[in-house]
Amino acid sequence: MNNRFLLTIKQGMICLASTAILVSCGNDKPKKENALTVKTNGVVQAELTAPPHVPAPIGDRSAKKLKVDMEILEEEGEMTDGVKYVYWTFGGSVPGSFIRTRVGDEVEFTLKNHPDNKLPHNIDLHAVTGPGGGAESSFVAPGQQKTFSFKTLNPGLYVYHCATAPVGMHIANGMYGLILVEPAGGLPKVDKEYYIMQGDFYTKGDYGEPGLQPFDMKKAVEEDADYVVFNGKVGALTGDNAITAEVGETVRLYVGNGGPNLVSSFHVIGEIFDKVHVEGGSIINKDVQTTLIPAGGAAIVEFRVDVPGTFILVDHSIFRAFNKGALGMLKVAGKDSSAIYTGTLQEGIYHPEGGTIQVTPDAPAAPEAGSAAERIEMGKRVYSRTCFACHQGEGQGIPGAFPPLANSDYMQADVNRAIDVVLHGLTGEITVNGTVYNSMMPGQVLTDEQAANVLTYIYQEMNGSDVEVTPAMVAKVRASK
Ligand code: HEC
Ligand SMILES: [Cu+2]
Repeated sequence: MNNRFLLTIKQGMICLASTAILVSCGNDKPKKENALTVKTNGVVQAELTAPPHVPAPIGDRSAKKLKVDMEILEEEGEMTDGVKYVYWTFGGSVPGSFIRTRVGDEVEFTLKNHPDNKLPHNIDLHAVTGPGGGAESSFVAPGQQKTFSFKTLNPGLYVYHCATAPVGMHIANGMYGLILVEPAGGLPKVDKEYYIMQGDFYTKGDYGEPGLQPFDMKKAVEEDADYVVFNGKVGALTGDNAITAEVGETVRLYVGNGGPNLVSSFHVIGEIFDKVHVEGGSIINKDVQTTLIPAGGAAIVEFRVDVPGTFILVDHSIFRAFNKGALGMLKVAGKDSSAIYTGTLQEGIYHPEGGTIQVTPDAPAAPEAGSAAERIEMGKRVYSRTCFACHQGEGQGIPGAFPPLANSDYMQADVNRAIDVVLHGLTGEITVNGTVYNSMMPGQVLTDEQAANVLTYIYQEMNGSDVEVTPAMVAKVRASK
């Protein structure tokens, strides 16, 4: 090795070593050196896919120059029924388009920022060895495009994301996705492959509050997520959107976590991961129940489906699954196998429950009203604890801020609507006794009994009406939402 220079690249730094000058660059990276010596032949255009789909496997194709063309789109979408959100996307979906490449490819990445967009963006790919993971070469204004190139040195499943300030906000609005770098020769063949990515969202209104919901920076900083979802919205992988497989097939899930804040405890109810590529890298763990996926990280999980049924994908931080949206479904069709599982099946287990905060009645159970008079008496107490602060002592309200409940034509016109207001809150313009109010009432955390009592009190004592609201009426309205 006399007078011969060795060139190795480590994290974008070039280290020179010879027998004369001894400069240590730390661990040798034989894999990377191999990747560096891989010659590319030919040029191909990358196939990009929207979730839950992934491009065709690389198989044994040789390393090539791989052209990736991705366009950033800022567009309104639906977070859940009735709730709109303006997503910022790589390629029109959340998570962004899936990129599939192999070790030794030379990726020529062109990032376009659609002319109708309002903000500049860029991209940091964790698969890149280079400054900012590409972010420093890809900052692009609306209507512009930028091209940069990198060689894929390490196999694995990597996150990419926008890194334009405020970085957290760009990620929180959906600017993340996955890039897979397959080893030479490709990953082993499986029957089904899917692309799933978790993300947490922060909105002005709480979970389910209707309308176009702006991003809430304060909640984001406090890590107080309203929505935690797979593939950008509640229900992206449930019902008709469920992913599917047949009994006997092998399934591989490429699972990422865009964050921006929360770590995912990824689990499939009723399945065991035969293999997990831990953190998306080269270590394979076996027989795993739940795998931890860091924000800005990924994992590849594989399992064979042996029995039919609906298998629920969750973040096992379980309130996120049932109350904030982190719930998906894998529907497996095929023949039962009594050697593996027998039992009668009941519908309705493991369904989403929504974001309404539910109170568990204190033990011993709260007393129930025996007569209308008792209901009014108990309702008065609820009123003075809960409604008084805004609607005032006699239900007269405050002009311009809180509508009256006393002699309210709005309340008298529709009992079920009034129940709904108490349970779920109210926003937007309403008219009460000829005066327009355009404010916001938060949903009240009350039991059916408490809501029935307070409304009966208001109807009978403040509106001269004989309406008695019963807990059953409240339960019915609650169930209809
Ligand atoms: C934090 C303040 C606040 C509290 C507490 C509150 N409300 Fe409201 N309420 C409002 C506001 C503001 C509106 C009007 C919303 C709008 O204009 O969109 C409203 C509207 C209403 C309406 C429909 C309009 C009307 O006058 O008939 C009803 C009914 C109502 N509230 C009942 C209740 C009851 C019952 C409680 C207690 C269990 C309660 N509210 C607690 C602020 C509040
Ligand atoms: Cu951005």
